[in-house]
Amino acid sequence: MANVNELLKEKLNEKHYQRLMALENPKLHAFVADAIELTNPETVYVCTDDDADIEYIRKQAIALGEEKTLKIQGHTSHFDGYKDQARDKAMTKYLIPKGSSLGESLNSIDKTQGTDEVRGFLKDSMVGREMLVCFFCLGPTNSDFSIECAQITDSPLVAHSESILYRRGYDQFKNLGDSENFFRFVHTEGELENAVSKNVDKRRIYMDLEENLVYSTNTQYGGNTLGLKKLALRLAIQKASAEGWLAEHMFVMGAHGPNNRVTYFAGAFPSACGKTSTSMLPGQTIIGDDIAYLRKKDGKMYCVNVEKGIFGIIRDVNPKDDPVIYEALTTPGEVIFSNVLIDSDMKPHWLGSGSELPEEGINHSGKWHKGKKDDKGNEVTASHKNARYTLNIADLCNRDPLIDDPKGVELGGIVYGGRDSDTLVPVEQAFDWTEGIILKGTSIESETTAATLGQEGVRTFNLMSNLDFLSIPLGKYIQNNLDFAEGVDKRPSVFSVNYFLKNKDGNYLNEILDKKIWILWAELRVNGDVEAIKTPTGYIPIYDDLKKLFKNSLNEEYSQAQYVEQFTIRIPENLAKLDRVEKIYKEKVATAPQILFDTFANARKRLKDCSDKHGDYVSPFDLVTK
Ligand code: SPV
Ligand code: MN
Repeated sequence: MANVNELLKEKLNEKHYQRLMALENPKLHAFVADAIELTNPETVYVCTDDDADIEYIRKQAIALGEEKTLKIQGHTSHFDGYKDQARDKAMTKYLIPKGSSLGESLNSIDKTQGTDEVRGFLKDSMVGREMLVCFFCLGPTNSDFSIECAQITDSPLVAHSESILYRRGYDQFKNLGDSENFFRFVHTEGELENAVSKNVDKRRIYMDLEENLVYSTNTQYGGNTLGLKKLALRLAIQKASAEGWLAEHMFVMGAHGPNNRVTYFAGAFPSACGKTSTSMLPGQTIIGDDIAYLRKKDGKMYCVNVEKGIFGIIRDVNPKDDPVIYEALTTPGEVIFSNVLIDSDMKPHWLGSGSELPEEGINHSGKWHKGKKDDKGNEVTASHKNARYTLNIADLCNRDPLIDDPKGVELGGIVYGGRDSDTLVPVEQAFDWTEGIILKGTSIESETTAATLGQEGVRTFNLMSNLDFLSIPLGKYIQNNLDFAEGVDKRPSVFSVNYFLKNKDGNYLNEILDKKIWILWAELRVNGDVEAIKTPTGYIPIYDDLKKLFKNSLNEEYSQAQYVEQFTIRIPENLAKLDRVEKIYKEKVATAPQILFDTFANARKRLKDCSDKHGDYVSPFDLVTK
């Protein structure tokens, strides 16, 4: 590369050059200079933490046609390309130097080959365009959790979305001095056609773990482009592993118990399985809905939301089930809608909104009418199933007061969920931390959804719901989770929840808002307020406690028959699940710790003993209260 300073001086005007130089960080300067030399932009805009810069980005997103203004003030709409609607797992790869390996099943490519390929796509990609150089912070600012990030992109949509989703980071970089310890992201949407990325066959998301650097090309969908979201999660998992903390695909929420008690929970669910709606449960308070960092201090576990906004699935957001989000989506305030249907009145519509859909409009497929088919003969739905909204949590009335606390919140419980139609009961508490991590966390299986490209509804192994984002060997990640409780005086209780259990006729056994009862029961358990029934796989609620919760929290009668159907222990299904998951660890995860197999063996024995006594399907009334 030509001299860094000369290059920056040549490409940046005086104002933006001074802004960059005010951050006295040679690695940052070299990063920006390299990206300029590679992508060859017309101009470079360096964003500070000033509102005026964020306003500039918002305006650019409209001016360049990436966003359109909607009828309600502050609302805009964006479309990703028809084939660019979800995370591309296949084209998301780690750049691995020759001779090294990340272990089983992590998608990787030779570093030299992959770097050449992706830099080839970046070459001259910003000719005639403006490069945006943005600074954000993962986690609260001025905190042990903070990680500074530099994002380079030619997409004002990406910068705008990140300004909603992440805390501002320019001043953080000032404090960082010349440290090399920050994350870097370069993104280009590539050539555009009708304001969407044209060459999705050249979509690549390549990550250099040695350099904490991610390249993303020829894509606009948030999960592939927003550096600080899932790309940073991958970098953070590696950093956390080296430093002794955890980076998780988890919401964080305050569950409100009796006498104004607030107990904080973190919860990991695969994408599109109820994670956001759990963090937004009526009457509770939200810290975050997607990514959490967990650290230990003074014998306690603390966690923070890495983000400050929500990039949530809009499908089924309706006034009954998600009143708080629905309100935010229908009143003035800053919201980006992506891949919804826009009518001629510039009003957004989506599947499951509770209102009737118009017969026509504009959506991710272009001009849309009811019954429209794509070139493969598939029906084009009015809004994409993975259509999303982006908004600030600060704009929600249920935000938790500790959301930006640099200390984080003390963790009372952890919840693991998944889309499971036939095995797990709606809620269950693990016997202890180790059983929780192994039987609840590492054993998650979930039916695939529209959040990733590929077929939906396939039961898939997804340990801790973090499998898509792991950047260290699976066994190491599991061991890190097991070890994390060491030195913690009051270990969080670990729960599994299942919102998707069905009966033999294929009907769901629960209503959408029943999840509130499971979380409130977990809150009572963490605080020792209720007893429970011991099953082979963990502790489940006593009928009378749930009956009370249903009455008091949802004003619903909860019958014994419902309880028995939902909480019957399905022994053959549980054994089959153990077999499936164990097979994966045996065959594919060379690094799996022995304790995992021992814990599976114990659970299997308990299940078999129980079926010898009570048969294959065991009513909770046949089991004893602890
Ligand atoms: C998820 O898919 O888990 C999301 C959205 O939270 S994405 O940004 O695509 O990762
Ligand atoms: Mn997610």
